[in-house]
Amino acid sequence: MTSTQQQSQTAEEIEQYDVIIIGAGVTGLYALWRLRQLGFSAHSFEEGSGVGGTWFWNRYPGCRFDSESYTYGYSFSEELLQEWDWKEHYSGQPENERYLNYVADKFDLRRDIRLNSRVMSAVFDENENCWEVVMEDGNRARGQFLVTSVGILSAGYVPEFEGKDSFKGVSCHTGRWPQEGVDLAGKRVGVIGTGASGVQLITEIAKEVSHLTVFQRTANFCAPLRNSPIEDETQREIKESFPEIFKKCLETPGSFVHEFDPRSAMSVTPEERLEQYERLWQKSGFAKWLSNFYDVMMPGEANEDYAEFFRNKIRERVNDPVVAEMLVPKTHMFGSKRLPCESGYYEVFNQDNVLLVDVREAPIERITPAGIKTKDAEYDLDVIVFATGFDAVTGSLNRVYIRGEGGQTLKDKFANGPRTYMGVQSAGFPNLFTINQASVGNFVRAAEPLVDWVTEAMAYVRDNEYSLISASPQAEEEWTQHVADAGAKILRSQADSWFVGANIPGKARGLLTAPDTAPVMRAKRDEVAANGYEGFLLQ
Ligand code: NA7
Repeated sequence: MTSTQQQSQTAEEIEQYDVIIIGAGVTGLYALWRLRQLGFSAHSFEEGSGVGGTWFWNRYPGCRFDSESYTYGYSFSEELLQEWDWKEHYSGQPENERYLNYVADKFDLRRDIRLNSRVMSAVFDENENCWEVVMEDGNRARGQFLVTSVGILSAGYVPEFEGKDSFKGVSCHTGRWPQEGVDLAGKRVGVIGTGASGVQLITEIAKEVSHLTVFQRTANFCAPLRNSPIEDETQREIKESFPEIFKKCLETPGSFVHEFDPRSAMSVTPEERLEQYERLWQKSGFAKWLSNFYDVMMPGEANEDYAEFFRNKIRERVNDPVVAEMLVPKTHMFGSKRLPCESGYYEVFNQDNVLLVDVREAPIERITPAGIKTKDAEYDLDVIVFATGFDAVTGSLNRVYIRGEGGQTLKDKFANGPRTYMGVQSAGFPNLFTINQASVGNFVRAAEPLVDWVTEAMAYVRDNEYSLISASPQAEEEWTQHVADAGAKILRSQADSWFVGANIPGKARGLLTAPDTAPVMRAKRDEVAANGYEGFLLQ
Protein backbone atom coordinates (compact mmCIF):
# COMPACT_ATOMS: atom_id res chain seq x y z
CA MET A 1 0.00 0.00 0.00
CA THR A 2 1.38 3.44 -0.87
CA SER A 3 0.96 6.48 1.32
CA THR A 4 -0.80 8.25 -1.59
CA GLN A 5 -3.41 5.52 -1.70
CA GLN A 6 -3.80 5.66 2.04
CA GLN A 7 -4.40 9.37 1.92
CA SER A 8 -6.74 9.12 -1.05
CA GLN A 9 -9.69 8.17 1.18
CA THR A 10 -10.69 10.84 3.65
CA ALA A 11 -12.26 9.80 6.95
CA GLU A 12 -15.71 10.57 5.51
CA GLU A 13 -15.02 8.51 2.43
CA ILE A 14 -14.13 5.33 4.27
CA GLU A 15 -16.97 2.93 3.68
CA GLN A 16 -18.92 2.02 6.81
CA TYR A 17 -20.83 -1.21 7.30
CA ASP A 18 -22.40 -3.02 10.17
CA VAL A 19 -20.45 -6.10 9.23
CA ILE A 20 -17.35 -6.68 7.15
CA ILE A 21 -16.88 -10.18 5.82
CA ILE A 22 -13.52 -11.36 4.60
CA GLY A 23 -14.06 -13.86 1.82
CA ALA A 24 -16.82 -14.78 -0.62
CA GLY A 25 -16.55 -18.54 -0.50
CA VAL A 26 -19.17 -20.98 0.71
CA THR A 27 -19.32 -19.43 4.19
CA GLY A 28 -18.90 -15.78 3.19
CA LEU A 29 -21.72 -15.96 0.65
CA TYR A 30 -24.10 -17.47 3.14
CA ALA A 31 -23.05 -15.01 5.87
CA LEU A 32 -23.81 -12.15 3.52
CA TRP A 33 -27.26 -13.50 2.74
CA ARG A 34 -28.07 -14.14 6.40
CA LEU A 35 -26.86 -10.74 7.54
CA ARG A 36 -29.05 -9.06 4.97
CA GLN A 37 -32.03 -11.06 6.19
CA LEU A 38 -31.33 -9.81 9.70
CA GLY A 39 -31.25 -6.21 8.50
CA PHE A 40 -27.50 -5.60 8.70
CA SER A 41 -25.48 -3.75 6.12
CA ALA A 42 -22.71 -6.16 5.20
CA HIS A 43 -19.96 -6.23 2.64
CA SER A 44 -17.60 -8.97 1.61
CA PHE A 45 -14.05 -8.34 0.44
CA GLU A 46 -12.67 -11.20 -1.63
CA GLU A 47 -9.14 -11.72 -2.84
CA GLY A 48 -10.12 -13.77 -5.90
CA SER A 49 -11.41 -12.42 -9.17
CA GLY A 50 -14.51 -14.57 -8.69
CA VAL A 51 -16.66 -15.92 -5.89
CA GLY A 52 -16.44 -19.48 -4.60
CA GLY A 53 -13.38 -19.60 -2.33
CA THR A 54 -12.13 -23.18 -2.30
CA TRP A 55 -14.08 -23.88 -5.47
CA PHE A 56 -12.61 -20.85 -7.17
CA TRP A 57 -8.96 -21.52 -6.33
CA ASN A 58 -8.75 -25.32 -6.44
CA ARG A 59 -9.28 -25.71 -10.16
CA TYR A 60 -6.67 -28.43 -10.65
CA PRO A 61 -7.63 -31.31 -12.96
CA GLY A 62 -9.71 -33.90 -11.15
CA CYS A 63 -10.85 -31.63 -8.32
CA ARG A 64 -14.30 -32.67 -7.10
CA PHE A 65 -16.50 -33.31 -4.07
CA ASP A 66 -16.04 -36.43 -1.99
CA SER A 67 -19.35 -35.62 -0.27
CA GLU A 68 -22.57 -36.34 -2.14
CA SER A 69 -23.29 -33.18 -4.16
CA TYR A 70 -26.84 -32.86 -2.82
CA THR A 71 -25.63 -33.02 0.78
CA TYR A 72 -23.02 -30.34 0.18
CA GLY A 73 -25.22 -27.60 -1.37
CA TYR A 74 -26.92 -24.91 0.70
CA SER A 75 -30.16 -25.86 2.42
CA PHE A 76 -31.46 -22.38 3.23
CA SER A 77 -33.59 -21.88 0.13
CA GLU A 78 -36.17 -24.41 -0.98
CA GLU A 79 -36.34 -22.63 -4.33
CA LEU A 80 -32.61 -23.05 -4.84
CA LEU A 81 -32.81 -26.71 -3.85
CA GLN A 82 -35.54 -27.34 -6.38
CA GLU A 83 -34.09 -25.41 -9.30
CA TRP A 84 -30.45 -26.50 -9.15
CA ASP A 85 -29.72 -29.88 -10.76
CA TRP A 86 -26.53 -31.50 -9.59
CA LYS A 87 -25.36 -33.46 -12.62
CA GLU A 88 -23.14 -35.95 -10.83
CA HIS A 89 -23.31 -37.67 -7.47
CA TYR A 90 -19.86 -36.20 -6.68
CA SER A 91 -19.69 -32.98 -8.57
CA GLY A 92 -16.51 -31.58 -10.13
CA GLN A 93 -14.93 -28.19 -9.49
CA PRO A 94 -16.23 -26.42 -12.64
CA GLU A 95 -19.81 -27.29 -11.72
CA ASN A 96 -19.28 -26.40 -8.06
CA GLU A 97 -17.92 -23.01 -9.03
CA ARG A 98 -20.90 -22.53 -11.36
CA TYR A 99 -23.23 -23.37 -8.48
CA LEU A 100 -21.73 -20.77 -6.17
CA ASN A 101 -21.89 -18.17 -8.95
CA TYR A 102 -25.51 -19.12 -9.50
CA VAL A 103 -26.18 -18.56 -5.78
CA ALA A 104 -24.42 -15.19 -5.87
CA ASP A 105 -26.59 -14.12 -8.81
CA LYS A 106 -29.86 -15.59 -7.63
CA PHE A 107 -29.68 -13.84 -4.27
CA ASP A 108 -28.22 -10.66 -5.74
CA LEU A 109 -25.17 -10.97 -3.51
CA ARG A 110 -22.67 -9.41 -5.91
CA ARG A 111 -23.65 -5.84 -5.13
CA ASP A 112 -22.12 -6.37 -1.69
CA ILE A 113 -19.01 -8.24 -2.78
CA ARG A 114 -15.79 -6.58 -3.85
CA LEU A 115 -13.62 -8.97 -5.84
CA ASN A 116 -9.86 -8.62 -6.33
CA SER A 117 -9.73 -7.12 -2.85
CA ARG A 118 -7.31 -8.91 -0.62
CA VAL A 119 -7.63 -7.75 2.97
CA MET A 120 -4.15 -7.09 4.31
CA SER A 121 -5.00 -5.88 7.80
CA ALA A 122 -7.88 -5.65 10.24
CA VAL A 123 -7.36 -3.42 13.25
CA PHE A 124 -9.76 -2.87 16.12
CA ASP A 125 -10.34 0.80 16.90
CA GLU A 126 -10.84 0.96 20.65
CA ASN A 127 -12.18 4.51 20.54
CA GLU A 128 -14.83 3.85 17.93
CA ASN A 129 -15.46 0.20 18.85
CA CYS A 130 -15.17 -0.95 15.28
CA TRP A 131 -12.87 -2.81 12.91
CA GLU A 132 -11.01 -1.13 10.09
CA VAL A 133 -9.78 -3.26 7.24
CA VAL A 134 -7.23 -2.20 4.67
CA MET A 135 -7.16 -3.81 1.27
CA GLU A 136 -4.10 -4.46 -0.89
CA ASP A 137 -4.99 -1.49 -3.08
CA GLY A 138 -4.98 0.78 -0.03
CA ASN A 139 -8.74 1.17 0.22
CA ARG A 140 -10.22 1.03 3.69
CA ALA A 141 -13.56 0.06 5.15
CA ARG A 142 -14.99 -0.01 8.66
CA GLY A 143 -17.49 -2.28 10.33
CA GLN A 144 -18.83 -2.80 13.82
CA PHE A 145 -18.38 -6.54 13.35
CA LEU A 146 -15.80 -8.51 11.42
CA VAL A 147 -16.33 -12.03 10.12
CA THR A 148 -13.33 -13.95 8.83
CA SER A 149 -14.78 -16.49 6.44
CA VAL A 150 -11.35 -17.16 5.02
CA GLY A 151 -11.62 -20.94 4.76
CA ILE A 152 -9.90 -23.66 6.71
CA LEU A 153 -7.80 -24.87 3.79
CA SER A 154 -6.94 -21.80 1.77
CA ALA A 155 -3.39 -20.83 2.72
CA GLY A 156 -1.44 -23.11 0.40
CA TYR A 157 1.76 -24.65 1.73
CA VAL A 158 4.83 -25.22 -0.42
CA PRO A 159 7.77 -26.71 1.51
CA GLU A 160 10.93 -24.65 1.62
CA PHE A 161 12.86 -26.86 -0.77
CA GLU A 162 16.28 -25.51 -1.55
CA GLY A 163 16.49 -24.09 -5.05
CA LYS A 164 12.68 -23.79 -5.30
CA ASP A 165 12.89 -20.71 -7.48
CA SER A 166 15.60 -22.06 -9.75
CA PHE A 167 13.28 -24.42 -11.65
CA LYS A 168 13.12 -23.42 -15.31
CA GLY A 169 9.84 -25.18 -16.06
CA VAL A 170 6.32 -24.44 -14.86
CA SER A 171 5.38 -25.02 -11.23
CA CYS A 172 2.17 -24.48 -9.30
CA HIS A 173 0.27 -25.46 -6.17
CA THR A 174 -3.03 -27.33 -6.47
CA GLY A 175 -4.78 -24.69 -4.35
CA ARG A 176 -3.71 -21.85 -6.67
CA TRP A 177 -4.22 -23.51 -10.02
CA PRO A 178 -4.04 -20.87 -12.79
CA GLN A 179 -7.39 -19.89 -14.30
CA GLU A 180 -6.01 -20.35 -17.79
CA GLY A 181 -4.95 -23.90 -16.85
CA VAL A 182 -1.56 -25.56 -17.22
CA ASP A 183 -0.63 -27.31 -20.43
CA LEU A 184 0.30 -30.81 -19.31
CA ALA A 185 -0.26 -32.75 -22.52
CA GLY A 186 2.90 -34.55 -23.56
CA LYS A 187 4.89 -33.07 -20.67
CA ARG A 188 7.10 -34.70 -18.05
CA VAL A 189 5.30 -33.88 -14.85
CA GLY A 190 6.35 -34.36 -11.23
CA VAL A 191 3.75 -34.28 -8.44
CA ILE A 192 4.81 -33.86 -4.82
CA GLY A 193 2.16 -35.00 -2.36
CA THR A 194 -0.41 -37.77 -2.24
CA GLY A 195 -3.18 -36.33 -0.05
CA ALA A 196 -6.77 -35.83 -1.25
CA SER A 197 -5.68 -33.20 -3.80
CA GLY A 198 -2.71 -35.18 -5.11
CA VAL A 199 -4.74 -38.36 -5.47
CA GLN A 200 -7.44 -36.60 -7.54
CA LEU A 201 -4.92 -34.74 -9.67
CA ILE A 202 -2.58 -37.68 -10.32
CA THR A 203 -5.44 -39.88 -11.53
CA GLU A 204 -6.65 -37.24 -13.96
CA ILE A 205 -3.38 -36.00 -15.43
CA ALA A 206 -1.93 -39.50 -15.86
CA LYS A 207 -4.26 -39.67 -18.88
CA GLU A 208 -2.44 -36.94 -20.80
CA VAL A 209 1.14 -36.41 -19.62
CA SER A 210 4.04 -38.09 -21.39
CA HIS A 211 5.63 -39.09 -18.10
CA LEU A 212 4.53 -38.75 -14.50
CA THR A 213 6.74 -38.98 -11.43
CA VAL A 214 4.88 -39.14 -8.12
CA PHE A 215 6.90 -38.12 -5.07
CA GLN A 216 5.19 -39.81 -2.13
CA ARG A 217 6.20 -39.32 1.50
CA THR A 218 3.31 -41.15 3.16
CA ALA A 219 1.02 -43.70 1.52
CA ASN A 220 -2.64 -43.04 2.18
CA PHE A 221 -5.75 -45.14 2.62
CA CYS A 222 -7.78 -44.22 -0.49
CA ALA A 223 -11.20 -45.56 -1.42
CA PRO A 224 -13.06 -45.81 -4.71
CA LEU A 225 -15.39 -42.83 -5.18
CA ARG A 226 -17.68 -44.57 -7.68
CA ASN A 227 -19.02 -41.35 -9.12
CA SER A 228 -21.83 -41.41 -11.68
CA PRO A 229 -24.27 -39.05 -13.38
CA ILE A 230 -27.54 -38.36 -11.58
CA GLU A 231 -30.35 -39.78 -13.70
CA ASP A 232 -33.66 -37.90 -13.97
CA GLU A 233 -35.56 -40.30 -11.76
CA THR A 234 -32.91 -40.10 -9.02
CA GLN A 235 -32.89 -36.33 -9.38
CA ARG A 236 -36.62 -36.28 -8.64
CA GLU A 237 -36.19 -38.57 -5.66
CA ILE A 238 -33.38 -36.44 -4.25
CA LYS A 239 -35.44 -33.28 -4.57
CA GLU A 240 -38.36 -34.89 -2.82
CA SER A 241 -36.23 -36.12 0.04
CA PHE A 242 -34.18 -33.04 0.92
CA PRO A 243 -35.85 -32.69 4.34
CA GLU A 244 -34.84 -36.25 5.26
CA ILE A 245 -31.36 -35.88 3.74
CA PHE A 246 -30.62 -32.75 5.74
CA LYS A 247 -32.19 -34.16 8.90
CA LYS A 248 -29.91 -37.19 8.64
CA CYS A 249 -26.87 -34.98 8.04
CA LEU A 250 -27.69 -32.94 11.14
CA GLU A 251 -27.76 -36.09 13.25
CA THR A 252 -24.42 -37.61 12.25
CA PRO A 253 -21.05 -36.76 13.85
CA GLY A 254 -19.51 -35.15 10.75
CA SER A 255 -22.76 -33.92 9.12
CA PHE A 256 -22.49 -36.51 6.38
CA VAL A 257 -25.43 -38.55 5.19
CA HIS A 258 -23.70 -41.76 6.34
CA GLU A 259 -24.47 -43.37 9.68
CA PHE A 260 -22.17 -45.66 11.65
CA ASP A 261 -23.24 -49.23 12.34
CA PRO A 262 -23.84 -49.33 16.11
CA ARG A 263 -22.30 -52.82 16.29
CA SER A 264 -18.69 -53.46 17.15
CA ALA A 265 -16.68 -55.07 14.34
CA MET A 266 -15.40 -57.57 16.86
CA SER A 267 -18.88 -58.59 18.00
CA VAL A 268 -19.62 -60.36 14.71
CA THR A 269 -17.89 -63.32 13.06
CA PRO A 270 -14.92 -62.72 10.73
CA GLU A 271 -17.17 -63.80 7.82
CA GLU A 272 -19.86 -61.27 8.71
CA ARG A 273 -17.22 -58.61 9.13
CA LEU A 274 -15.73 -59.27 5.73
CA GLU A 275 -19.19 -59.38 4.15
CA GLN A 276 -19.89 -55.89 5.55
CA TYR A 277 -16.50 -54.55 4.42
CA GLU A 278 -17.06 -55.89 0.89
CA ARG A 279 -20.60 -54.54 0.73
CA LEU A 280 -19.44 -51.07 1.79
CA TRP A 281 -16.52 -51.24 -0.62
CA GLN A 282 -19.01 -51.44 -3.48
CA LYS A 283 -20.80 -48.31 -2.30
CA SER A 284 -19.92 -44.83 -3.44
CA GLY A 285 -18.22 -42.04 -1.48
CA PHE A 286 -17.53 -42.03 2.22
CA ALA A 287 -19.86 -44.95 3.05
CA LYS A 288 -16.74 -47.12 3.41
CA TRP A 289 -15.47 -44.74 6.04
CA LEU A 290 -18.57 -43.58 7.86
CA SER A 291 -21.14 -46.38 7.59
CA ASN A 292 -18.99 -49.10 9.03
CA PHE A 293 -18.89 -50.68 12.50
CA TYR A 294 -18.47 -47.76 14.87
CA ASP A 295 -15.22 -49.05 16.34
CA VAL A 296 -13.28 -49.02 13.07
CA MET A 297 -12.97 -45.32 13.85
CA MET A 298 -11.32 -45.97 17.20
CA PRO A 299 -7.75 -47.03 17.83
CA GLY A 300 -7.65 -50.79 18.38
CA GLU A 301 -8.33 -54.20 16.90
CA ALA A 302 -11.31 -53.23 14.71
CA ASN A 303 -9.42 -50.32 13.20
CA GLU A 304 -6.45 -52.53 12.35
CA ASP A 305 -8.71 -55.26 10.95
CA TYR A 306 -10.32 -52.81 8.53
CA ALA A 307 -6.96 -51.23 7.68
CA GLU A 308 -5.70 -54.64 6.61
CA PHE A 309 -8.78 -55.09 4.39
CA PHE A 310 -7.90 -51.78 2.70
CA ARG A 311 -4.25 -52.74 2.33
CA ASN A 312 -5.23 -55.96 0.57
CA LYS A 313 -7.51 -54.05 -1.79
CA ILE A 314 -4.53 -51.90 -2.79
CA ARG A 315 -2.33 -54.98 -3.30
CA GLU A 316 -4.99 -56.49 -5.61
CA ARG A 317 -4.99 -53.43 -7.85
CA VAL A 318 -1.29 -52.80 -8.37
CA ASN A 319 0.56 -55.22 -10.66
CA ASP A 320 4.11 -54.75 -9.38
CA PRO A 321 4.28 -56.09 -5.81
CA VAL A 322 7.13 -53.74 -4.91
CA VAL A 323 5.15 -50.68 -6.06
CA ALA A 324 2.05 -52.07 -4.35
CA GLU A 325 3.88 -52.27 -1.01
CA MET A 326 5.04 -48.67 -1.44
CA LEU A 327 1.39 -47.65 -1.84
CA VAL A 328 0.19 -49.59 1.19
CA PRO A 329 -0.16 -47.33 4.24
CA LYS A 330 1.64 -48.69 7.29
CA THR A 331 2.53 -45.70 9.42
CA HIS A 332 -0.87 -44.34 10.46
CA MET A 333 -4.22 -45.74 11.52
CA PHE A 334 -7.14 -45.99 9.12
CA GLY A 335 -9.30 -42.87 9.47
CA SER A 336 -6.68 -40.86 11.35
CA LYS A 337 -6.15 -38.85 8.16
CA ARG A 338 -8.79 -37.65 5.78
CA LEU A 339 -9.72 -40.52 3.41
CA PRO A 340 -9.06 -39.48 -0.19
CA CYS A 341 -11.60 -40.87 -2.64
CA GLU A 342 -10.29 -41.96 -6.02
CA SER A 343 -11.40 -43.01 -9.47
CA GLY A 344 -8.63 -45.30 -10.69
CA TYR A 345 -5.72 -43.92 -8.64
CA TYR A 346 -3.98 -47.23 -7.96
CA GLU A 347 -4.24 -48.38 -11.59
CA VAL A 348 -2.25 -45.29 -12.61
CA PHE A 349 0.81 -47.00 -11.13
CA ASN A 350 0.38 -49.88 -13.61
CA GLN A 351 1.07 -47.48 -16.49
CA ASP A 352 4.55 -47.70 -18.06
CA ASN A 353 4.95 -43.93 -18.02
CA VAL A 354 4.33 -43.53 -14.28
CA LEU A 355 7.03 -43.76 -11.63
CA LEU A 356 6.47 -43.76 -7.86
CA VAL A 357 9.31 -42.33 -5.78
CA ASP A 358 9.43 -42.82 -2.02
CA VAL A 359 10.70 -39.54 -0.61
CA ARG A 360 10.64 -40.77 2.95
CA GLU A 361 13.27 -43.30 1.95
CA ALA A 362 15.15 -40.83 -0.29
CA PRO A 363 14.09 -37.28 0.62
CA ILE A 364 13.95 -34.41 -1.82
CA GLU A 365 17.26 -32.58 -1.46
CA ARG A 366 16.57 -29.70 -3.77
CA ILE A 367 14.71 -28.37 -6.75
CA THR A 368 17.10 -27.85 -9.66
CA PRO A 369 16.67 -25.83 -12.87
CA ALA A 370 15.89 -29.13 -14.61
CA GLY A 371 13.66 -30.82 -12.03
CA ILE A 372 13.91 -32.51 -8.64
CA LYS A 373 16.94 -34.06 -6.95
CA THR A 374 16.39 -36.62 -4.23
CA LYS A 375 19.03 -38.30 -2.10
CA ASP A 376 19.19 -41.09 -4.69
CA ALA A 377 18.48 -39.62 -8.11
CA GLU A 378 17.68 -36.64 -10.31
CA TYR A 379 14.39 -36.37 -12.17
CA ASP A 380 14.13 -34.12 -15.24
CA LEU A 381 10.74 -32.43 -15.43
CA ASP A 382 8.82 -29.85 -17.46
CA VAL A 383 6.21 -29.21 -14.76
CA ILE A 384 6.25 -29.56 -10.97
CA VAL A 385 2.92 -29.67 -9.14
CA PHE A 386 2.96 -29.04 -5.41
CA ALA A 387 0.06 -31.03 -3.98
CA THR A 388 1.60 -30.31 -0.60
CA GLY A 389 -1.45 -29.14 1.27
CA PHE A 390 -2.32 -26.14 3.38
CA ASP A 391 -1.36 -24.26 6.50
CA ALA A 392 -4.78 -25.17 7.84
CA VAL A 393 -7.17 -22.98 9.82
CA THR A 394 -4.72 -20.52 11.39
CA GLY A 395 -2.68 -20.09 8.18
CA SER A 396 -5.48 -18.27 6.39
CA LEU A 397 -6.06 -16.02 9.42
CA ASN A 398 -2.37 -15.23 9.70
CA ARG A 399 -2.29 -13.96 6.14
CA VAL A 400 -4.22 -10.97 7.49
CA TYR A 401 -2.58 -8.72 10.07
CA ILE A 402 -5.30 -8.84 12.75
CA ARG A 403 -4.80 -6.54 15.74
CA GLY A 404 -7.19 -6.43 18.67
CA GLU A 405 -7.33 -4.65 22.00
CA GLY A 406 -4.09 -3.37 23.48
CA GLY A 407 -2.22 -3.83 20.21
CA GLN A 408 -2.21 -7.62 20.49
CA THR A 409 -2.12 -9.50 17.20
CA LEU A 410 -4.05 -12.70 16.60
CA LYS A 411 -0.95 -14.27 15.09
CA ASP A 412 1.04 -13.69 18.28
CA LYS A 413 -1.82 -14.88 20.42
CA PHE A 414 -2.13 -18.10 18.39
CA ALA A 415 1.63 -18.70 18.27
CA ASN A 416 1.27 -21.82 20.41
CA GLY A 417 -2.04 -22.84 18.86
CA PRO A 418 -5.48 -21.24 18.62
CA ARG A 419 -7.00 -19.89 21.84
CA THR A 420 -10.71 -19.44 21.32
CA TYR A 421 -14.09 -19.81 22.88
CA MET A 422 -15.91 -22.48 20.87
CA GLY A 423 -13.80 -21.66 17.84
CA VAL A 424 -15.75 -18.48 17.14
CA GLN A 425 -14.07 -15.80 19.19
CA SER A 426 -10.82 -15.02 20.94
CA ALA A 427 -10.61 -12.82 24.05
CA GLY A 428 -9.31 -9.34 23.30
CA PHE A 429 -10.73 -9.36 19.78
CA PRO A 430 -14.25 -8.05 20.36
CA ASN A 431 -16.85 -8.39 17.62
CA LEU A 432 -14.49 -10.55 15.56
CA PHE A 433 -15.95 -13.89 14.59
CA THR A 434 -13.31 -16.30 13.33
CA ILE A 435 -15.77 -18.71 11.88
CA ASN A 436 -13.21 -20.75 10.00
CA GLN A 437 -12.28 -22.59 13.16
CA ALA A 438 -15.40 -24.20 14.44
CA SER A 439 -16.45 -26.51 11.65
CA VAL A 440 -15.32 -29.86 10.43
CA GLY A 441 -16.84 -32.62 8.35
CA ASN A 442 -19.29 -32.06 5.52
CA PHE A 443 -18.43 -28.43 5.23
CA VAL A 444 -21.63 -26.65 4.22
CA ARG A 445 -23.76 -28.68 6.61
CA ALA A 446 -21.52 -27.53 9.45
CA ALA A 447 -21.08 -23.99 8.13
CA GLU A 448 -24.76 -23.08 7.76
CA PRO A 449 -25.73 -23.57 11.42
CA LEU A 450 -22.50 -21.92 12.49
CA VAL A 451 -23.19 -18.83 10.40
CA ASP A 452 -26.77 -18.80 11.71
CA TRP A 453 -25.46 -18.78 15.26
CA VAL A 454 -22.85 -16.07 14.66
CA THR A 455 -25.24 -13.78 12.83
CA GLU A 456 -27.88 -14.25 15.51
CA ALA A 457 -25.28 -13.33 18.13
CA MET A 458 -24.70 -10.07 16.29
CA ALA A 459 -28.44 -9.44 16.15
CA TYR A 460 -28.61 -10.08 19.90
CA VAL A 461 -25.93 -7.46 20.50
CA ARG A 462 -27.76 -4.96 18.33
CA ASP A 463 -31.26 -5.70 19.61
CA ASN A 464 -30.16 -5.44 23.24
CA GLU A 465 -28.37 -2.18 22.59
CA TYR A 466 -24.91 -3.45 23.35
CA SER A 467 -22.05 -2.52 21.09
CA LEU A 468 -19.49 -5.19 21.89
CA ILE A 469 -19.40 -8.96 22.31
CA SER A 470 -16.19 -10.54 23.40
CA ALA A 471 -15.17 -13.98 24.65
CA SER A 472 -14.34 -13.88 28.34
CA PRO A 473 -10.75 -14.92 29.17
CA GLN A 474 -12.09 -17.61 31.48
CA ALA A 475 -14.44 -19.11 28.89
CA GLU A 476 -11.59 -19.07 26.40
CA GLU A 477 -9.24 -20.79 28.84
CA GLU A 478 -11.77 -23.53 29.59
CA TRP A 479 -12.59 -24.11 25.93
CA THR A 480 -8.92 -24.19 24.92
CA GLN A 481 -8.29 -26.78 27.64
CA HIS A 482 -11.29 -28.79 26.41
CA VAL A 483 -9.91 -28.77 22.85
CA ALA A 484 -6.56 -29.99 24.17
CA ASP A 485 -8.07 -32.73 26.37
CA ALA A 486 -10.88 -33.97 24.13
CA GLY A 487 -8.91 -33.33 20.95
CA ALA A 488 -6.01 -35.49 22.06
CA LYS A 489 -8.29 -38.53 22.32
CA ILE A 490 -9.88 -38.50 18.89
CA LEU A 491 -8.61 -40.51 15.98
CA ARG A 492 -7.84 -37.59 13.69
CA SER A 493 -5.39 -36.23 16.25
CA GLN A 494 -3.28 -39.37 16.09
CA ALA A 495 -1.64 -38.89 12.69
CA ASP A 496 0.73 -36.18 11.51
CA SER A 497 -1.67 -34.19 9.35
CA TRP A 498 -3.14 -30.74 8.87
CA PHE A 499 -5.84 -31.53 11.43
CA VAL A 500 -3.25 -30.97 14.16
CA GLY A 501 -0.89 -28.65 12.30
CA ALA A 502 1.73 -31.39 12.01
CA ASN A 503 2.17 -30.85 8.26
CA ILE A 504 3.79 -27.45 8.77
CA PRO A 505 7.33 -27.42 10.18
CA GLY A 506 7.45 -25.49 13.46
CA LYS A 507 3.66 -25.19 13.85
CA ALA A 508 2.41 -25.96 17.35
CA ARG A 509 0.70 -29.34 17.47
CA GLY A 510 -2.93 -29.35 18.54
CA LEU A 511 -6.37 -29.98 17.11
CA LEU A 512 -7.32 -27.07 14.86
CA THR A 513 -10.99 -27.85 14.41
CA ALA A 514 -13.89 -28.66 16.70
CA PRO A 515 -13.15 -31.40 19.24
CA ASP A 516 -16.82 -32.42 19.51
CA THR A 517 -19.21 -33.94 16.99
CA ALA A 518 -21.32 -31.57 14.93
CA PRO A 519 -24.54 -32.22 16.94
CA VAL A 520 -22.68 -31.63 20.22
CA MET A 521 -21.11 -28.42 18.92
CA ARG A 522 -24.51 -27.15 17.83
CA ALA A 523 -26.10 -28.06 21.16
CA LYS A 524 -23.33 -26.29 23.08
CA ARG A 525 -23.66 -23.16 20.99
CA ASP A 526 -27.45 -23.19 21.35
CA GLU A 527 -27.13 -23.51 25.12
CA VAL A 528 -24.72 -20.58 25.25
CA ALA A 529 -27.17 -18.44 23.25
CA ALA A 530 -30.14 -19.55 25.35
CA ASN A 531 -28.25 -18.43 28.45
CA GLY A 532 -27.78 -14.89 27.15
CA TYR A 533 -24.45 -15.67 25.46
CA GLU A 534 -22.86 -17.22 28.48
CA GLY A 535 -19.09 -16.96 28.41
CA PHE A 536 -19.18 -13.76 26.39
CA LEU A 537 -18.77 -10.28 27.79
CA LEU A 538 -21.42 -7.89 26.50
CA GLN A 539 -21.00 -4.13 26.74
P1 NA7 B 1 -2.74 -32.87 2.52
O1 NA7 B 1 -3.76 -33.87 2.81
O2 NA7 B 1 -2.14 -32.12 3.64
O3 NA7 B 1 -1.60 -33.62 1.69
C1 NA7 B 1 -0.36 -33.01 1.42
C2 NA7 B 1 0.57 -34.01 0.80
O4 NA7 B 1 1.83 -33.37 0.57
C3 NA7 B 1 0.84 -35.20 1.71
O5 NA7 B 1 0.95 -36.35 0.92
C4 NA7 B 1 2.19 -34.83 2.34
O6 NA7 B 1 2.92 -35.93 2.80
C5 NA7 B 1 2.85 -34.17 1.17
N1 NA7 B 1 3.97 -33.31 1.59
C6 NA7 B 1 3.92 -32.20 2.35
N2 NA7 B 1 5.15 -31.71 2.55
C7 NA7 B 1 6.00 -32.55 1.91
C8 NA7 B 1 7.40 -32.57 1.76
N3 NA7 B 1 8.19 -31.66 2.32
N4 NA7 B 1 7.95 -33.57 1.02
C9 NA7 B 1 7.16 -34.50 0.46
N5 NA7 B 1 5.82 -34.53 0.56
C10 NA7 B 1 5.26 -33.56 1.29
O7 NA7 B 1 -3.27 -31.78 1.49
P2 NA7 B 1 -4.34 -31.94 0.31
O8 NA7 B 1 -4.35 -30.69 -0.45
O9 NA7 B 1 -4.12 -33.20 -0.44
O10 NA7 B 1 -5.69 -32.13 1.07
C11 NA7 B 1 -6.11 -31.16 2.03
C12 NA7 B 1 -7.56 -31.29 2.30
O11 NA7 B 1 -8.27 -30.76 1.18
C13 NA7 B 1 -8.09 -32.65 2.47
O12 NA7 B 1 -8.00 -33.12 3.78
C14 NA7 B 1 -9.52 -32.52 2.03
O13 NA7 B 1 -10.35 -32.13 3.10
C15 NA7 B 1 -9.49 -31.46 0.99
P3 NA7 B 1 2.70 -36.45 4.32
O14 NA7 B 1 1.41 -37.19 4.32
O15 NA7 B 1 2.66 -35.22 5.19
O16 NA7 B 1 3.89 -37.29 4.58
